[in-house]
Amino acid sequence: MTREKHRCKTETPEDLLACAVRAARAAGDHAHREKKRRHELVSASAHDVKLRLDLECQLRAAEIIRTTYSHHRILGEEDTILSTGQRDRVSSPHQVEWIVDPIDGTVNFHHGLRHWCCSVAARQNGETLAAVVYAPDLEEIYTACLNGPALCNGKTLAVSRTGKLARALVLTGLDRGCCEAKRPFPIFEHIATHCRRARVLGAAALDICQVAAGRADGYFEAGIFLWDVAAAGLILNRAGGCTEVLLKGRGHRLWFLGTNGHIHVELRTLITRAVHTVHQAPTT
Ligand code: LIP
Repeated sequence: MTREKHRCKTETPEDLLACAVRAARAAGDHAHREKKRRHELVSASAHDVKLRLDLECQLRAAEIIRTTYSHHRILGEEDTILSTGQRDRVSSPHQVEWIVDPIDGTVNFHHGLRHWCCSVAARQNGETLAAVVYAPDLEEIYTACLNGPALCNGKTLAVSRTGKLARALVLTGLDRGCCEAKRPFPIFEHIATHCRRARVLGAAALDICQVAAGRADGYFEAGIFLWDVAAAGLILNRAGGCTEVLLKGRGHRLWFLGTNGHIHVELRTLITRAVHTVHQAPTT
């Protein structure tokens, strides 16, 4: 069957979303069922862990995707460990590609915190067409597809109306892997000083969905990865928010800003000023 026939039969955003939901649920439900095994390590570093369940969940998501779309490429957080065979797949620029983070918030999951999720996105020509963020421990599944609503458990999402950074709750990260930080939290410090509250919750995809749900007003993280934000970025956009990649690094690493739209320029300006200040700061 030619790709065009594939396209007209099975690759509408709605069809891709249905597959993404099955894939996210397969991965997330496996992690949830097996969480008694959350201490089984593949590797550990000073600030991160890689779990056997990370690998198992990515394989489950990939199996669902491959069964439905055998010719699509898959980019997953665990590709470097899993021999996903991506290199043998012919990548055409217009081909749909799947972006999978099997367990986002792995350290949270490893310690038994409920703030973790599985993220699955389908993209074509760099545009996300369908997105799912599934948080089994919270019993929440966030979904969106191109030109459709952002939903949580089937209910429509809308961003907050907070108009000033000084009144905003901003979710962020630890600034690791950014601007050769000379001391911890160089950007966090600026954000925390200028907004009502800054929080580090540790699962980017779920954090961005909180902005989409109007429970937070902005999210920024430096040194995050494409698989952390690909799905949640579409969900936030479809909820009326604004998303922006401020910087692209090597190996799918990037700096991501997502807001309710009302505080976007103010928060972006603050971050830009913070990075400039950090670069000017004397080496301690
Ligand atoms: C995590 C992100 C989180 C970030 C962590 C880590 P993982 O992704 O969701 O926002 O602060 O450093 O990158 O590794 O759990 O999929």
